[in-house]
Amino acid sequence: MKDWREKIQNAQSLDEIEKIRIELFGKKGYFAKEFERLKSLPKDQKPAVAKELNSTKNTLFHALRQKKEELLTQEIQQKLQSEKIDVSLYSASGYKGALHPVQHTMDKIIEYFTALNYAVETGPLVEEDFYNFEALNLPKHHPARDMQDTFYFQDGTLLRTHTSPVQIRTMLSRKPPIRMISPGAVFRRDFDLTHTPMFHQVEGLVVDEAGKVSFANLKFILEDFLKYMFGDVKIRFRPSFFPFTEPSAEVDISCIFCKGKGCRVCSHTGWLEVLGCGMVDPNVFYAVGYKDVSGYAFGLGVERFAMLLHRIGDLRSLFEGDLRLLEQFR
Ligand code: 2NM
Repeated sequence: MKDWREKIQNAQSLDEIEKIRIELFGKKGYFAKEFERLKSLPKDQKPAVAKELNSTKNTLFHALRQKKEELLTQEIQQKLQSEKIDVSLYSASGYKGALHPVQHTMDKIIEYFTALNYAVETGPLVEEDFYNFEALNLPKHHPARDMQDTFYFQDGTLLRTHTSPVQIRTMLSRKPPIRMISPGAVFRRDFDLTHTPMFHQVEGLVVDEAGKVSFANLKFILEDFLKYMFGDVKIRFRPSFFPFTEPSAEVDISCIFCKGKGCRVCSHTGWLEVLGCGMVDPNVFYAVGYKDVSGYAFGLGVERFAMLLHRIGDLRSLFEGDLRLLEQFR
């Protein structure tokens, strides 16, 4: 018994413990033999020897279990020590990711407007006719609603063709003053050199009491924004038309490639079109139940901004997922 205890105490490994366990408690082990021997003892000696044997068995069983736990803890501690990872260690082989230029551009646009307290709003990609068209002064037979331009589902819902439905939803759920942008993906049935069926927009909307928001305010903000995005460029507003704004304008910057001298990118005009904007049409306010307000709105395509900012010549390279593009933006 004392020998066994020492043997258990001196065990150095879990393997050794397992060996001892078999030696003691195995089918042909020490206790199996001792209990076998018990059978041949005289009847009157049996109870005392059996009692002694059971008590020893118990003691050794617990000693073994305790030692096993001890060694197990020791082993885990050793493992933790030897496998310790220095997370601050420099790795020469580590692969570094990069933001996609479209995401990077979107972030920069959002950064400008959130600094001016514009809220960032989002909405569903699958929209209803009312939010995507009707409320935006795009009546039933307007060409923009054509099957040619819009992805329709069988139940009459559609993939939003712009983020303007987010403005409608925001106006329906809140009272003026409103100052917001809506960044996100939009969808149009268009696929050629300069169009993809999915692209990204950021649109903006500011609404306050009638007379408090002017075209001059809109012009100031967009000029400031475009200088923030493109640096020292000239900016011009051209009259245009959108169903949801009146008056409407398109905004050009002087060509960042030729500094306005005329080149292939700007079709030798010296100007690049980058934005659409205008004063929100009264019909839009009527559709959302706003009275005695005025507001401006604007919209831009993020891919176009990304291409200009990063000098990317081919729109498709933004959608191919070729890592050689991203590697240039690490
Ligand atoms: C543009 C150009 C002009 C626009 C209008 C609205 C709304 F919902 F407030 F009426 N949201 N966005 C807007 C106006 C968008 O994108 C070229």
